[in-house]
Amino acid sequence: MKQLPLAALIAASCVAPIASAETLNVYNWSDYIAEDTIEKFTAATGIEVNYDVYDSNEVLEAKMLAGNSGYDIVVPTSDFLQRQISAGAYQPLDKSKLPNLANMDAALMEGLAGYDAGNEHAVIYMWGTTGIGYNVDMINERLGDDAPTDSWALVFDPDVVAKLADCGVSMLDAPTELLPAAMNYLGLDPRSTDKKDFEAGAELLMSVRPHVRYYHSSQYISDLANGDVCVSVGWSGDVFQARDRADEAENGVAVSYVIPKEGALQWFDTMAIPVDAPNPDAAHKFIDFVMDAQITADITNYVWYANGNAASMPLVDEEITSDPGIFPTDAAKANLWASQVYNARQDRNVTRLWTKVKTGQ
Ligand code: SPD
Repeated sequence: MKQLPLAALIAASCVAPIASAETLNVYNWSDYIAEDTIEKFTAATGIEVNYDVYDSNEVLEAKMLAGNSGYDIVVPTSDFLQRQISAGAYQPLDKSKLPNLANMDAALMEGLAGYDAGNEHAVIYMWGTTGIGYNVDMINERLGDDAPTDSWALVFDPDVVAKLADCGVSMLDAPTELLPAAMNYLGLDPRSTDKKDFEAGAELLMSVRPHVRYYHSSQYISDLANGDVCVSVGWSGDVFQARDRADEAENGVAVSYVIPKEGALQWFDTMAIPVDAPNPDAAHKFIDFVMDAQITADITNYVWYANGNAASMPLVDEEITSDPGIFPTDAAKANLWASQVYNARQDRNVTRLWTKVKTGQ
């Protein structure tokens, strides 16, 4: 092969595309981003992304508290965020690198400030509610017109749930959400941190346990879509994704989501940068990129979750903005509660009771 002169080699190396050595490590919830978001970020910035997923705040928290996770971006829910900020797990955001903060909804960010004073460490990614997804026909076949599809009774009344056991009942593996929902159904304050209230909630969950097929926080999306379970305590957008998958498969499965009349948890998931993130500069670029109105709208239009980006709203499909399961009505909003932040002792109580619920002992 003919050798190029040295000067030509140097000139060629100056114009040839140089493979980017820069990488960003993202750890996000499963089923929580548009198909092309990462590709577009890399095209816009040249930064390659390693993208991992989880489906539990507890799993994320264990990594954040242990440190050295290697992640640059993580997506904790607001109550977990607060506790992890107190533990020093996140670095303050450099807002001079986040011009798209101007796109965020001021009222929602003010709500998040209740967990992160001054919005120093995090911005809203998506928000939603924890309610019930169900298979319309399977429930109707088993419970008829009296099916309490607008109520937590559908999953917390043992007589009702017993009739659904054969078609499959699932619950999130999320103790800090299931116990308060059960407490609320019993007429107790879902934000209570009283041990007795936790125990009452756990007792109710134990009473329906024999009829629950599994506790898992992501499997229910495909199971609802395929008709492999008929009721799931689940997160709003995930149930809508199940509905969407069933519609696309044209498999005759009709999935519906309800915010029960007794009320439900409203939560915010946030983007934050671990204190020991290897590439905080790229992390800021990613957060700012996601806060672009079109990028956020694309994510909402794909994952069916509400977002905290006011500028994106005109770009979100009307089918989504007009759905009361995604953007609750004022009446439903009045019954929503915000996540409670548990201290270490309360957290231990909840974890111990949840283990009992899951194992039955
Ligand atoms: N598939 C994405 C699910 C996101 C759920 N976030 C957790 C909310 C916890 N309250």
